Amino acid sequence: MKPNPCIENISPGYLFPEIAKRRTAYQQAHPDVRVISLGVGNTTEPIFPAAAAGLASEAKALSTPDGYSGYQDEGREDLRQRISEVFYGGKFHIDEVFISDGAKCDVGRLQLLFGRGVPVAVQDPAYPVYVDGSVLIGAAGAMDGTGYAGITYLPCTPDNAFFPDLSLVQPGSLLYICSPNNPTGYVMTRAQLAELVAFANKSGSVILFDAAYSEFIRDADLPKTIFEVDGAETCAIEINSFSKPAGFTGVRLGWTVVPFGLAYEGGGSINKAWSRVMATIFNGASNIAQAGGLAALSEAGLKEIRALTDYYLENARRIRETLGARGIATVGGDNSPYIWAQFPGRTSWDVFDELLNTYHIVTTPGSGFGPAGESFVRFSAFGHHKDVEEACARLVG
Ligand code: PL4
Repeated sequence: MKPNPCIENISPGYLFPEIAKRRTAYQQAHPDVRVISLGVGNTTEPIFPAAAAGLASEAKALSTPDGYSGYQDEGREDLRQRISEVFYGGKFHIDEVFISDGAKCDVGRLQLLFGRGVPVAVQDPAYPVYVDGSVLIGAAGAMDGTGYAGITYLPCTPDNAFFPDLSLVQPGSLLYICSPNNPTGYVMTRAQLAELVAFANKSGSVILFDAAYSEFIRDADLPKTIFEVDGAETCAIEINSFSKPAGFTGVRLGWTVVPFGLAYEGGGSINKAWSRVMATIFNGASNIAQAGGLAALSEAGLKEIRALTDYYLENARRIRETLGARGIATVGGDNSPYIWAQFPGRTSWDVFDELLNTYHIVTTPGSGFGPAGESFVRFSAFGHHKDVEEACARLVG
């Protein structure tokens, strides 16, 4: 049996396990040191009561004849309806809202809609699955210099105020956009989203909009969804998740909006195609997770989402303030849980090693998110307050 050539094209090490490996090696060599992780964006705080009660009562109901349920392939209708109401002012029909086991899983599956022939453009730096998933489906080839062949990297750096140069994007592209951005923490303005939407509609491109951090936006002028912009329903798919706002990273629940108005060249419905893909290779999100998600979107649950995201935003503020006091330039951390710190003239891994060896703090090297991430390091605000306080004290001390 020969391997799928796409497997041979993908670089063998995935960023986050590589960081975990280095952390473990360091800890083994220095067993007396308490390492603090501001690396992977993994939630640390317990699930709040309303959402937890939703999970628990469904788990209990499953052991009763009346409460038992089996496959729920397409997702609960009440959950899809509630997502439409809470996040989109009710404008999407439940058949435009697809429940999933998380945003990352949907990003991987969505690429099946367009196959290997589609030109792919990504913000650089970017969450790795956009690029790695494109390699796995064959839309991109092997590493070629600092990036994968066939991917159009769109640098988003301080030089262009983190907004990509759309003239680099080929017509008919699949365009990955993430806002609030992982890793830079930058949030696009309404005018910038309008520019993206106008570009995509004109060039026959589709935007895959990852809004996994939308609940961290506090500035009322910043858009929480691409569907706040007119025209997005004919050029955008939006992915979102309960992972970060509700602490569901381990519970696993997300959703994707594929509007009825989105069509392939020639008019075929992308919504229908997605429905077919999901029915074929996905068997539905856990019914326990869905009950928890519904509870998280109750009035009490929404207050909990606010409190939980506030908690991590306070960490972000402390990290930003501490780095600023040390004269390190940063962006993000005000409407997002990530702080993107620049270390001119140094490599990201060099800074990562210094932070680990000197301050015993794990971060994420910016170069792991793409070539334009070189010389940056990402600090994640997902952590207990006391750990973040200690990390900040070490950094100033
Ligand atoms: C570590 C922009 C984190 N093992 O939990 P999901 O699948 O609903 O959402 C994942 C996700 C989707 N979209 C964006 C994200 O940043 C994430 C999570 N990213 C990070 O530190 O960058 C967790 C990464 C995890 C992984 O590989 O995804």
